Amino acid sequence: MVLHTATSVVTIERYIIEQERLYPEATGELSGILYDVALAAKMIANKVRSAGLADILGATDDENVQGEIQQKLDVIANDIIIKAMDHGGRLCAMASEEEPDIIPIPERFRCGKYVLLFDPLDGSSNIDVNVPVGTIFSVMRKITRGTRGEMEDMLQPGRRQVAAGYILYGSSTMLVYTTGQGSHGFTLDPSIGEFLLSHPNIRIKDPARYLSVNDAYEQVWDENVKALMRRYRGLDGEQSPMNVRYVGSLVADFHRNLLGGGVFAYPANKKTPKGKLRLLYEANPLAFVCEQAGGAASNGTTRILDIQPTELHERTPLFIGNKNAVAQAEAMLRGELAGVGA
Ligand code: AFP
Repeated sequence: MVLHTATSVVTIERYIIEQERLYPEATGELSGILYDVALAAKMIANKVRSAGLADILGATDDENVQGEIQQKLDVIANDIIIKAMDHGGRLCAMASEEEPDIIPIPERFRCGKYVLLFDPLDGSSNIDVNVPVGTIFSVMRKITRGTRGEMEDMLQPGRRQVAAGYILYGSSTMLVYTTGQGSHGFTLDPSIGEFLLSHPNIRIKDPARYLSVNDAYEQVWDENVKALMRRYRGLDGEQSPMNVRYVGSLVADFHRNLLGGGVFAYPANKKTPKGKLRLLYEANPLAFVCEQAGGAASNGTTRILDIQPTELHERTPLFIGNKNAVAQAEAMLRGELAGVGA
């Protein structure tokens, strides 16, 4: 672990280099990927900031692979990431929440030993109303033998991630990432265009203060989920209530809970039995960051990072945040809380 005092000014580049030195066998390729992600983040932040001024607000006419209307900024962010990452010689393929299939590295560029999976602009239905949105990314090592990346390289359990993180385009732009040596946060200083270390070695605060969940689904939750929510809210008299905060932008909700202590829950329900969130682009990277900050993430029965994905756009229920709160969710799904105070 690299330690810094609160007064040292540390750019993300310097920090990445220092972290790389912790791995004598590192070739610098992973560091290069992280720089490129930070560069793409600055470009997206710039677009998000000027979204109200330029003619880029609102939906396009296309639907993406999830059957959702694509927002223009989604498309722009997707494009920015691909163009920032495809020619560095470090990746052998990419996958995006916005693209149906694997994104190959163009023939004219060299292929590297990593794959990048990303959600270019999460929470995009919030864009038109100026609510924070985010980018989420995950890096895995290639496991197949050929030069080009294949589906098998993408469908690895999240515990094999070598780096993951997110960028929150909020009142300031923040990038939080982990390479398995803690989770670290950087704030973009727009005057110099640099991400500066602002939150070294983030630890999720205990106890969980915030509960982020969309209550509109209560009628389609099963009884165990309802019992869990009553527990979280202190309605069964077993614990003090958590405050409810739900932005509807996963990165924003997750980030608040990471810094302030809390749990984000998107359980399965009768209408969406597999949940809504995507395992590879959302749950896995945030689970890696969360665990590295002392938290936990589960689909209700299994640790998120242990799930073996079977398809690129697989969805998963998600409980992520403080260890205790996530353990309660697992107990609920085992039926141990059923009927409590219901
Ligand atoms: P959009 O990208 O369509 O806005 O979806 C955002 C999201 O994937 C995630 O960021 C939110 O936490 C979650 O969906 C909100 O879903 P509900 O609207 O069903 O609560």
